[in-house]
Amino acid sequence: MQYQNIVILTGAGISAESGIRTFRAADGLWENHRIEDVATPEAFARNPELVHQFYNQRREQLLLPDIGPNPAHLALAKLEQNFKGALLLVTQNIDNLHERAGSRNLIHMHGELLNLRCTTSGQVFTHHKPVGPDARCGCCGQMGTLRPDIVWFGEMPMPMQMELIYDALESCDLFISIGTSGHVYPAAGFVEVANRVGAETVEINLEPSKKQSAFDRHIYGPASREVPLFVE
Ligand code: BJW
Repeated sequence: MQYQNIVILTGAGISAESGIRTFRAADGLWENHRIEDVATPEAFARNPELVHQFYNQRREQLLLPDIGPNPAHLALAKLEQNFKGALLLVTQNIDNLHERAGSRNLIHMHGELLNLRCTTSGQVFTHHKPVGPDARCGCCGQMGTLRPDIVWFGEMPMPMQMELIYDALESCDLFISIGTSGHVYPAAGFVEVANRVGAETVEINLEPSKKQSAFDRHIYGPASREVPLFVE
């Protein structure tokens, strides 16, 4: 590869062929749930049981033995291992399929499904079991302080992570966006930062995203086929 600094952004589409549902497809997660009921801090304040249930189900699904990384996740991990320059992988996904494929320089900008956070202390715990509003927190011993460690609508992604992401974007010469519809900010704005610094920008998706016109190159097809072809 002729590039020195690569930033890759992934979204739900990269995990679709691993059996994890995307959000905005006809059979997607937002089809059965209203965003306002499950993915906002207000929803959690109003009905923590429902929000916990939503994430419990997804946690349980992620831990099923037949769910695992697909050839797209594996190809990105292999690229990171073989690439001589700097490569940052930024995922909007809360699953752990990139790390299970072997990716290491990875930022989960919307949080992680297998983490809970204490709303009193801010401490983060890895947690695999179902949890409810009556769960007792391991750090403060209180009931009802644990929440999924997820960035919901109206919440700020971690400032330290955002700093790392923008630093990498500002010095990248290749930006690749994979399997994201481009509806959700700030991730949807990354391509503009990459364009501003003169990087080549490539979209790999099943169909044109909302940000299609901002990219130099477009590759449309399933990620498990197109990503290995592009990076190998
Ligand atoms: C395939 C495929 C295959 C299928 N192969 N491809 C600027 C302008 C306007 C609004 C805003 C703005 N800045 C902020 C906002 C508000 C808001 C926002 O963006 N709203 C929009 C809807 C307009 N953003 C926020 O609130 C963010 N916070 C923020 O900006 O903080 C700053 C701030 C806060 C407060 C005060 C002041 C400043 C936070 C956003 C958090 C998003 N969280 C979610 C849910 C939590 C995670 C979870 O439960 O899993 O994250 S929303 C949901 O959307 C999830 C995803 O990560 C995210 C993106 O979805 P993604 O990945 O793109 O999935 P899909 O389903 O949309 O698309 C999949 C694509 O794959 C499709 O295109 C398919 O075609 C394709 N595909 N199969 C290849 N096999």
